[in-house]
Amino acid sequence: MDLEKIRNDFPILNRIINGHQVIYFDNAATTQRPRQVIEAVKNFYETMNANIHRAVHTLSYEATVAYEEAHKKVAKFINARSWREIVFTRNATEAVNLVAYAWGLANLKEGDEIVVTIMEHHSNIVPWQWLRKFKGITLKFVDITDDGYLKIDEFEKLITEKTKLVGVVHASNVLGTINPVKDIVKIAKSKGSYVLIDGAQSAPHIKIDVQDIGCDFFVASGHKMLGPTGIGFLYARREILEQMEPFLYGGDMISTVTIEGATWNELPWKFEAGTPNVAGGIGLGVAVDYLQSIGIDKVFEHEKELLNYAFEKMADIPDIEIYGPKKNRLGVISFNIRGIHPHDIAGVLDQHGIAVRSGNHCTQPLLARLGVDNTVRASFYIYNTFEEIDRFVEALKKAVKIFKR
Ligand code: C6P
Repeated sequence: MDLEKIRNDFPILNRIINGHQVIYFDNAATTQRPRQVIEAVKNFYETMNANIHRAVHTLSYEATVAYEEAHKKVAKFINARSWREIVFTRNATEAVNLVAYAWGLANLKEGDEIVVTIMEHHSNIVPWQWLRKFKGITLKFVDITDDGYLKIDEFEKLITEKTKLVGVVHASNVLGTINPVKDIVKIAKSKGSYVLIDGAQSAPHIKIDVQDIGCDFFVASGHKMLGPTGIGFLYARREILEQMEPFLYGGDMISTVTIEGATWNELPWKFEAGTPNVAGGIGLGVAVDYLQSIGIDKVFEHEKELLNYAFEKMADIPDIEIYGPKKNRLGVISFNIRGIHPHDIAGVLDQHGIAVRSGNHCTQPLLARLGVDNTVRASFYIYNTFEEIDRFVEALKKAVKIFKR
């Protein structure tokens, strides 16, 4: 990887914050965008802006082709069988809600069970809690080991013939753990359950092959993989999407409408009601191009090197506790320094131009399981450097001095 070349693609990395060149370690929340993505969005509005699927004029035709092309790029990126299996949503959260509303409401009944894990982001818990309230289903949670891995044997115990859906985060936004989703799918399938994989943190960092994983649903957010905000996607097997009722109702998702009723458009438009985020979709396609031009394996390798370097450097910070496993993980480090509040640490880091997230990371059940309310989280991406980690560790040591004097 040509790190200097990559960094030059990200204009925001030149920002000066509190007198320092910014160090952006909040990539699990959202990544930065390369010039190519920013240009693609700008270019859409400057040269091609029109509504899609609605007119015969040239601009509308070009916008339609570019938007459909973006679906094809995403399909290829995660190795879906067809681009018609890719539904663009606002984000991963909306994609999970799409499944809860359009599939869950129609297919679940009292007594059915959904199995998720204690490692989930709220987006893969709260929609199922909502279904529990309306459909009388049971929601079960798989626990983690003390070192931050899922307890795989619990899937064997908790998934039964009553289980209709297993929802698993592919990679944890707090612990960094990369879960063995292929094995989990096998267990779920042996009991006849569907499986939803939350790929919000995995798609930006590791090779995704939905056919190899064998899942029924896979969700992700564009803004965590160099794309614009307001665009994400749901992958679902074509047979399931064909059987499912729509999610939202109105323009573009229909084929015919009479005063008696309506029939539905072909996939994926059946699930993309109203004027979509055309510019965002096109931007996401360019983000995927960008990641593929680097090579997703190289992205992951780089992060692994940064992670190992950071672990080494952080080891001599007094009273530090780092959460999550040592192996099989992303470049995400959640930690606490005993006696200092995470927001205080994040505040000192900000004084040094370093952006990290502090708080509960939208994973309150997981943090309760870890026995903490908040953590500091540093998360790396393709443009981060070893020198940045040195500066980060220096600033952490200063925080310790300030608060532990
Ligand atoms: N996690 C974080 O700082 P949205 O907000 O819909 O784009 O992504 C939701 C989501 C779903 N699953 C996982 C594993 C996630 O990490 C996230 C988003 C961000 O960790 C914002 S809370």
